[in-house]
Formats: sequence, C-alpha cells, structure tokens
Amino acid sequence: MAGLLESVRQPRDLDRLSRAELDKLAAEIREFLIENVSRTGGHLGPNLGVVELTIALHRVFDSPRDALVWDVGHQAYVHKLLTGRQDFEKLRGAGGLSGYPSRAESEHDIVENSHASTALNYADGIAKAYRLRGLTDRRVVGVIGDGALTGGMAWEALNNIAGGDLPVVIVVNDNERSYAPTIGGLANHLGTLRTTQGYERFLDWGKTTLARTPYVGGAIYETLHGMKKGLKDIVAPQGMFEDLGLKYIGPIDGHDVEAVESALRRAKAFGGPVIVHVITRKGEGYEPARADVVHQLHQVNPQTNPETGLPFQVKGTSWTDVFAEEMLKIGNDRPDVVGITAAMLIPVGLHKFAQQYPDRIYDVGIAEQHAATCAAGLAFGGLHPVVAVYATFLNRCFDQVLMDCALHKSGVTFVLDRAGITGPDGASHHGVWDLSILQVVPGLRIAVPRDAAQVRALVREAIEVEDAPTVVRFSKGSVGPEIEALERVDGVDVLRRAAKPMGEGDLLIVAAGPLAAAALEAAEELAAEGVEATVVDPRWVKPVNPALVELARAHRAVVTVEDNGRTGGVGAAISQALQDAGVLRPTRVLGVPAEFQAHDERPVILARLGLDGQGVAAAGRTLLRGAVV
Ligand SMILES: Cc1ncc(C[n+]2csc(CCOP(=O)(O)OP(=O)(O)O)c2C)c(N)n1
Repeated sequence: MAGLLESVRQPRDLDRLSRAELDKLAAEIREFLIENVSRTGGHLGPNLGVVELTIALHRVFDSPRDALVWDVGHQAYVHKLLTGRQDFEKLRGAGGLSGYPSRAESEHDIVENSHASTALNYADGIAKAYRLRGLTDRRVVGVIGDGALTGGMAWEALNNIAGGDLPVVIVVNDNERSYAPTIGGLANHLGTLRTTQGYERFLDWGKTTLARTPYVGGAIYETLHGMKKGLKDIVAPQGMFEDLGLKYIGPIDGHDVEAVESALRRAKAFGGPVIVHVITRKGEGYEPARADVVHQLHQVNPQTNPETGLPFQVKGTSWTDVFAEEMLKIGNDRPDVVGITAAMLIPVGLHKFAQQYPDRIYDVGIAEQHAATCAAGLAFGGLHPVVAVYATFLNRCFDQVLMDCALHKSGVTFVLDRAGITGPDGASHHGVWDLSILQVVPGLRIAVPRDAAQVRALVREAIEVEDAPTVVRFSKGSVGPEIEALERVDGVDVLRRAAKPMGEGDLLIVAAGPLAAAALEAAEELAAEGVEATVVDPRWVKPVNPALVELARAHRAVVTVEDNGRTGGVGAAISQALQDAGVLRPTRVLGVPAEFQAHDERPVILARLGLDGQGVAAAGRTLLRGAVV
C-alpha cells in the first residue's frame, strides 16, 4: 500500500495527518501487523487492539520528552512502528527487534521488564524525578491493561500516585481480557464503569450545551452532575478511582482516535493524577482474532496462517500438554488437589483440570504473590494446592514461598512451566533463576524431570509431600523422546555407566532434567576419544542426594549441567556437598552465566552457552586435562 505508514518516521510526523489519513494509517498498521506477526510469531491480538490508542498517545504527548511507559510491553509494536522501527523482518529473532520495548532500540522505550503490573510504579518514580529536577512541563503516561491492573504492584502505585499531585496520566486499556477474560472484583467494577457510558454522554451534553452561559450553565451542570452521581450510585458501586483521589475520565471508545485524543488532551491539561479509561477490543480488525473467544490471539506462533490465525504446522506434544493430562488424572485420584493459576489457565496447562473440576480451580489474576500465600491458606485448610506459573514469574513471589509456605511447612506444589532458556521472549522470560533463588528456602524440595514420563512421575511424587513446599520445573516447547534409566541408585537415575569398573570412571556428568540428552551426547563424543563418562539424573535436585557424593567419589572429575543460572544453582549445591563430604574432585558447573540473554532460538542460545552435547564434552575434556575452561 502506498505508504502512509512509511512516511511516519517519528511521532511528530503524525501531527500533519488529517482524520481520514489517521484512519488510513490505522488500517495500514493492522495490515502490517497481521502480515508480519503471523510470520514471526508474537503478540498479535493486544497490538491490534491499541492501534488508535497508540496513535492518539503519540499525537497528544511528546515522546520522549513526555515519558510513555507500557505495562508488560507486549502491546508496544504499534509504538515501535511510530517511533522509527518498521523493520519487523526478524521480530523476536536473533538480531531483530525485541518483542517488548527495548532501551537499546530506542530513546522512546523506557521500561522493558515485561513482568506485569509495574508501569504505574515506574511512572510514579519518573514523575517524582521530573518534579524534583524542575522539569515541570513534562508529563508521564502509564498505559496499563485491565489484566495488569489485577496485580498488587499496580495498587501500591495507585495508592502513591493518588496521595500526591504529580501529573501522571494513567491510561487503563480495558479490553476485558488479561490473557483470557479478566476475573475478580476489579474486572467487575470496570465492567460497571463501561455500562455507565450513557451517563457520561449525558454529562458531556450538559457541559457543552449549558456552559455557554457560565453561571446558569455551571449551576445546571452541577445539578446534572449530582443527578448523574445519584443515578450511578443507584445502579453501580461508583467512584473507586475517584474515592482514591484520582480524577476519572471515561469510558472512552478506544477505536475512535478523535475521542481518545480529546480525552488524553483533557488529562494532559489537568496537570494532576488522572485516569483515562479506554475501552478497546483485542484483535480489533482481524476476524480470526475476534473469533478466538478466549484469548483473541493474544499470542501467535511463528508461521501462522494469516487467513485463519492457525499455525501452518501442528507442534509436537509439549511439556505443558503432559502436565495437563496428568493433572486431569490426579484430579480424579486426589479430591484434595486444587489448581491455582495467575491469569494463565491454558498456557500453564490447568485448563483440562479446570474443565473437569470447575470448583477446584482458582484464577487469581496476575497475582503470583497472592497465589503463593493463598495456596498456603488452602493447605492450612486441608487441601493440596498446585500453583502453576511460568518459572520467570515465580521470582515475583519469592518471599511468599519462603515465609508464607516454607516457614509454615505447607504442602504446596509449585509447577514451573517455561523453565530454563525460553527463546523469542528474551531476557525477561528466560526461567533461569528459580533453581538458584529456591536453593536457599529451607525444607523446600525441587524436582526437574528430563522427559514426559518423569513429568508424570515427579508431579505425583511432589503432591505426596505434605510437610514442605515442592517444586517441579520443566521447559518450554516440545518434550523430547523418553530417556530410560539403566537403574535407579538411591533415587538417582543412572542413564549411562562408564565402561570401567566402579571406582575407575573418568567423568561423572550430573544432568538436571532435559539437559540429560546433551549430557548423553557428550558422553558418546568423549567415549570415542577414550574418555569414560557416567551420566546421572538426580530427578530431585534439592536437597542434594547423598548418592551423588558417592558417585562422584567413584570418578576423577565431575561436570554438572543445568538449564539455570550457574550462580547458586544445582551445580553449586552439588559442589558444596562434595566439599562438605571431603570429596575433592575437579568440578565444573555448566549453566547460564549471570548475564541477561537476548531473544533468540532456545537451541541456539543453549549451544552458545556450551549447554549442548559439544559444549558439555568440551568442558569434560578440559577438566580432565586439568586446565581451566
Ligand atoms: C508477573 C506476570 N505474570 C504473568 C504475565 C503473563 N502475561 C503477559 S500479558 C498478560 C495479560 C495482560 O493483560 P492486560 O494487562 O489486560 O493486557 P492485554 O493483553 O489485554 O492488552 C499476562 C498474564 C506477565 N507478563 N507478568
């Protein structure tokens, strides 16, 4: 299409566009997003829903002088397009644009963390800094979804923002969806506000028509306003935001650029904290997204058919699928087991359980902290909760796991999906911290399954533990072939034995979970060079199994492999156990260095970090030579 979009190289280029041109631009952006994101994969639905909102934001505010903070940041593709980034060829791929805002990409991007419910906290801080530095002509805008607004941090921010007079504009992008439909009292309240649109129009009519004769108009306006409030109070619990001390503008039709612009201009002129409630539709303008009633194509895989919104190729069985099936069976066997999800029922595989046992599932919103402590409460009440979250989001509730669960010896099972290197979502979404931060939690036990059979077995074992929290973590994507153990020695699975008498093995490779496959490859490579390696999978990696110490005693050197940070993880704990036992073998801990890993394919990142067969073999070879890798 003869590019209006191409002519927008920076936000000020929007200023010259007419209303008709803005509509054309919005259509071009949608076409661009559908074409490109279907190919690369990414957050399609959320971005299609904020096209007009983003255009309006960039017309009213002067980024980067005014600060625009996107909550989560998955809906910032349109913002990228309007701030000089229109090469989506390698979106979320190596060397391509990030799928979230990125400070390295643009001065228009301020926040890139992508863990939800933080935009308003950042906005509060930025506004405070501008005030103290005398930059009083600048505005700060936080754009937060109704889903992200279910997170506790958002409410901590609202409390702080409402307590002051800083010019923070809070845009609530209300599409009634988090990942799936938003739940809870807040969602209900937003729903109520949406239905009061008629009253807003009534008030607006009063204002414009009667304000021409200021005194009379003003008086009648007040009367109208009083009537409106009265009517609202009858039909709805009104004024949650206003009662907090925040001016409320809305609800606004988020697909009407002019209406959004006008609301934002009012908010900008107000000069104090103000909420603009914008109603949008996720996936707007794209039939397959609108037809996807639950998720509205929140996220699509690479190589999605743009005609249908469905992937061209069906993926193999995922780790999540295996867990989902097992939970369904567990639900039948154990009536005391309940599931908790933090707004991600299907992505974490609790949907089948939820369908079968609807009264035994709790969606708590984007509220991982609440999930953990509520789970402890459920355990106090005699149930066994299974909290299923992405590994990276467990970081959110560390203290709740430590104090609210472990200190109380609560039988809560945490199932961590997307653990380890994930890939295209980049630095914030790799789940490479859990095995380190959880090491310090007294009593907590962690299992890392290597294949589908072990997922099933270890989840079962975990829910048997009633006097401590347990954790089972597995990867993103398709589960590999099953890896049978030769034998189980005191709970440790021996996957390969060094072809030498016990006590004369060269190398012991301890592989946590799915990296067992790389460890076995490495052992074969080394065997061809005459180096004999034993490969074991401890299954339960915390506490360290004493059998590992005995196995290490029978070898000359030890390599540990984990899909987690090297610092303080499984390998570090094993090294410490060896030292404590006086088994002083040269030991190499392989894992992810303490650096944020950019977006790329999982196998590529693992290979780069030496976590593939070749990398493990190289580490073993070097260790046995007595050199430092
Ligand atoms: C702490 C945390 N938990 C879970 C997620 C996963 N997640 C990403 S987007 C999303 C839904 C966000 O909903 P909303 O804020 O309403 O934005 P929308 O997609 O509807 O535009 C969730 C749950 C996350 N990013 N951060």
